Amino acid sequence: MVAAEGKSNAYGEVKDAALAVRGDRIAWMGSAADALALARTQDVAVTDCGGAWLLPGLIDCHTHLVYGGSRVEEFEKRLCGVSYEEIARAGGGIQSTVNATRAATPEALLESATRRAECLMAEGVTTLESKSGYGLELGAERRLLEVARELGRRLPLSVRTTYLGLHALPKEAAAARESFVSQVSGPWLEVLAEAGLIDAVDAFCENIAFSVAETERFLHAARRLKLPAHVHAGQLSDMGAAELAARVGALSADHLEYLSASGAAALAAAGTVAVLLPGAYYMLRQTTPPPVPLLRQAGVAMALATDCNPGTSPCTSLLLALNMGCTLFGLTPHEALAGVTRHAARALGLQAEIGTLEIGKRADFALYRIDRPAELCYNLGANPCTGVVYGGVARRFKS
Ligand code: DI6
Ligand code: FE
Repeated sequence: MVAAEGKSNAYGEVKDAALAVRGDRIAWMGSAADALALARTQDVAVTDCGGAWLLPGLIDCHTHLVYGGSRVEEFEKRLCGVSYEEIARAGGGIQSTVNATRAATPEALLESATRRAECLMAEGVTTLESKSGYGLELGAERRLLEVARELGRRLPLSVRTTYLGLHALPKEAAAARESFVSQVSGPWLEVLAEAGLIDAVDAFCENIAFSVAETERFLHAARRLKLPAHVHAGQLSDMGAAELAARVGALSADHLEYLSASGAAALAAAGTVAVLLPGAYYMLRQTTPPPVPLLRQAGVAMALATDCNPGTSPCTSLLLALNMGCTLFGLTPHEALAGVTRHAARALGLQAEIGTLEIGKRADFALYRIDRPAELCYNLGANPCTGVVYGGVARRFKS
């Protein structure tokens, strides 16, 4: 069975279907019987998927995959009642990962990021986005982006890099905020873009991080270089970051626990995707979920991602994010699955290339031994993925 989006039934499934691949592209889709008849007259290799569900390769459109160290001690503190904001204001939090990341070798960063990527890939992820943001100085940010690029070269995985220039104010810049934002938005951005290391930019627009004005300055600088933007918006408070994301035409606004009706309307009008990150919500034990009914009503496309990062979402399972999107945020399984396929592709600006099964798109598939798609959202901890095809090449296959 092939689950192709866009057909009349809820999940767009096509029973007893077949797909043909030429090079790294989907070349043909039709019935299994027609495919077998064709195969008898032409020299093509045939693979029997054994009745598995075939979905577009999953897309994790928001991760901070490359970093050094661990934040398990902070986790223990938080369980004893210290808040995320208190830890951040006391110089822990992101800053502690920055220290560990700056001290790590590129080899160590690549090794730990590879382990995390492999967990995601084992579940059927074929594309992920990887943000910098734990270097916060030019050399260390460059290293994170280079490691992310290297990950994409070494693994059967498409990696999109994002320069998260404004993540936190590093301790050495505590008294020089303005000049830090100037450097990030000026020479650092230009050097990293010139080196071909950046597919998009991002900023943490939040009361413990950067203001709307600072974020806007950075995003405008990126726009002059024709780089698309993501914005960490409304995770802990509503500062109008969603409106800003819409104003600058960002690809996505991410988190959105705190979002007004006018923010949702602005996202819808701009076509900006809302990326929901239930792993962070869960780990921070937040109690205000993103206003999914509002987003739905406004017609905002919703994506779902792991937000894999050491502080707020040490999550390397996109299937778990699917479950949390449903149980914690009230998404339907259908919405959740669209959130890790077609809407995640849009959040990365890759909707012409991946995210659905259509002729001409890249042949990235994941196969699952399940009876119906909602099982991918229902199971906690099981991994029913039996195969992954990336760019037309079967990477792992159990028939
Ligand atoms: N929001 C998050 O949840 C992560 N970054 C961000 O901007 C957390 C980063 C961390 O705590 O290390
Ligand atoms: Fe994040």
